[in-house]
Amino acid sequence: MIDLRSDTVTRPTAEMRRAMAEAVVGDDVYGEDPTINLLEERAAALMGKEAALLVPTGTMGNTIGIKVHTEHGQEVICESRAHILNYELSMMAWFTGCLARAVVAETGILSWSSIYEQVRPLGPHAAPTGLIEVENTHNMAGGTVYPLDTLREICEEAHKLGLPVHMDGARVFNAAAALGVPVSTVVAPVDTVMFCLSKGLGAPVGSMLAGPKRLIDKGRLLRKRLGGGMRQAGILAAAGLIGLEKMAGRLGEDHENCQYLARELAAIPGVKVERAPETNILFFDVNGTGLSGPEFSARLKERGVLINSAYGVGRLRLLTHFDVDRAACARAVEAVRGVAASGN
Ligand code: TLP
Repeated sequence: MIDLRSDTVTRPTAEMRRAMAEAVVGDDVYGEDPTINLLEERAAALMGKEAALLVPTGTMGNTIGIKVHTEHGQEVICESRAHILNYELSMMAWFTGCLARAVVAETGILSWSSIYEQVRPLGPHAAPTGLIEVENTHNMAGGTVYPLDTLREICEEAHKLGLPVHMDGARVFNAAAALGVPVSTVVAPVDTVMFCLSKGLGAPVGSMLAGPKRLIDKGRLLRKRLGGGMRQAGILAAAGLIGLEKMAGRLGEDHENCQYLARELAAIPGVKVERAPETNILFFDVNGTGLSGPEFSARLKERGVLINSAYGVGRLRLLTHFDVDRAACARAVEAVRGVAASGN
């Protein structure tokens, strides 16, 4: 099977499995797991932040990231297709007691002017804004990347109003690769950033929340409260360390494969590519083939290719990653061509 459903499907490399088997571990709730401590130090250094915290998932990292900045009854400004709003089972509302104030941006990339219109001061009717959230890369807009200037302006203006900024940087290393800058440059203006080890970086489990020490210390208690105190999880951190050292540097290859797929799919009758990919995510529309999205997806599966379809009528999403090389991408193109022809 050629699995293009997500970069979450990546399996740990042989090197990761070896490192996991050999990892030195301890009880992390006592702060005694040397491999986790090392991962947290490395992650903080890479992000250029004071401290970092290993959490089991991106969802938990975002939840804690939002909670450390906010109080119940505040609003969090985010883009309308943000993961925190649409794909985290209302975790933000449930745990942090905050309401999402969604701003529509076609490319998923917010501007300060669009955010500013939605900032609310405390008053007799409105809930005050507590936080701005940005998603970089933006998943549901097709892996789009915040230009550095746009992000800097958002953060500078938000800070002038006393508002913090949290980045859902599940794929922030993809953003850095696309911009050709160190990841610390991308995240420099935001207060906290969550990034995933378990997507393009290939680790089996884990995400990191990085930011000021005072907030990360608070986050450590919230992680325990959420049931995320993981004991000898150094075996997971060992894979994460290799993800940071070895995998972040190769993401450009995934981006090139995604551009290749976009070019090839765009030439198939009935298939419409939504936008040229900046990173490793591509949305395409199959309405012109006479097949529904789920039908298209099911027929692809019969041909050995997995691509998800649950993102709007006739809309499919694929992600490239290190388990799918160029030859496999070429086979996926042939499968899409075959299915598209079977519909007309
Ligand atoms: N994204 C998954 C699905 O949940 C949609 C995927 O296949 O893309 N932020 C962003 C931007 C994400 O894309 C994801 C996962 C998360 C947060 C949550 O990470 P996990 O799954 O580790 O909780």
